[in-house]
Amino acid sequence: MNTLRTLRPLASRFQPCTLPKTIRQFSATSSKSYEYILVSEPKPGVGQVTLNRPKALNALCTPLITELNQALDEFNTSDSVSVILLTGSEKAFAAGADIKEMAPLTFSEAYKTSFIESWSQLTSRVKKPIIAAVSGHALGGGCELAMMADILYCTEQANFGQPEIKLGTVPGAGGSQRLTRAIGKSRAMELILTGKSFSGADAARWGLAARAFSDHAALMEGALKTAETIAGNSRVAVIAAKEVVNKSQDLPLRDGVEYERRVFHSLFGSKDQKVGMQAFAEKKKPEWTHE
Ligand code: DAK
Repeated sequence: MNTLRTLRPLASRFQPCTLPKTIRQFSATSSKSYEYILVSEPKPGVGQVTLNRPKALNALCTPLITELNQALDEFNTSDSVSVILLTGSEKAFAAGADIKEMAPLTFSEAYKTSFIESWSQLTSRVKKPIIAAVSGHALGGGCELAMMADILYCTEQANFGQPEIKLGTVPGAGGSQRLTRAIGKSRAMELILTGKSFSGADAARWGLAARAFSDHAALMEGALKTAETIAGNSRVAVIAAKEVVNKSQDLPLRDGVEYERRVFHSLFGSKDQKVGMQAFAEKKKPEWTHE
């Protein structure tokens, strides 16, 4: 039965996403297969997850989030991957959580089943850096997912926003917190209270995105280039760098600086610190062992 399902024609794969399915789509370079995402390793050291639910503009239904969690876990523990690239299509990074899935939910159902609580696992347990490459819509949960990444790249035309107010609710996956920290209270308040969108060019100007590119092709090229650069560094140092930068979001400055110093000291225990500093002294290229 599973074999027959796997052989369904491509067009019939993209069904409404209301129930978890066992049907999986194989990607060319992944050992695993998924229905709502594509997984590949486009460059050495780079793992890519592409949200792939085109008919619903990559709306983030529960099975998609489950698959995304699995793929991120797999890359996080993979020996061949140093950095993760998370993207969608040219038209949509993600148009938010699945409104049709959420519409009939009651408080008690959502509360008792911890509805989409697994969103909070998405990035918090991934030690390797995640680059979000955003083109098209990144609304609601889509904007929140992009903001969970460590580096956010987008196209100038990308359509960001937290429109939940227009659905009679508020951001639920960190939007009110991350957007406010990134662009300031007044701008965030205006956007969240009106539900108005903002462009990728705005996102870059306000510091939410590290860079905005002229089009989708330039975005993907730029994101891959940065991913390759990161993957060329010591994986131990890369993970430590992500950890210390992220601490700046949670700790007061003095505690954050102390935390950074502890991690800095601990890296004298890594082989790669010896490799890196010796290579500098010998004017050679470091050959990382990732130990
Ligand atoms: N959910 C379900 N389906 C969606 C969708 C969504 N968010 N966005 C789009 N679609 C579906 C449309 O229903 C349509 O399906 P069919 O009618 O063809 O079956 C298809 O995608 C194409 O959409 P449109 O026909 O609307 O396309 P347009 O180009 O005209 O418009 C649009 C594109 C992105 C402007 C529009 O689709 C739109 O406004 N979409 C909704 C955007 C939105 O409001 N997003 C926020 C959703 S609330 C939490 C975690 C997360 C969240 C909450 C809690 N916890 C961890 C507790 C997140 C909440 C949200 O994201």
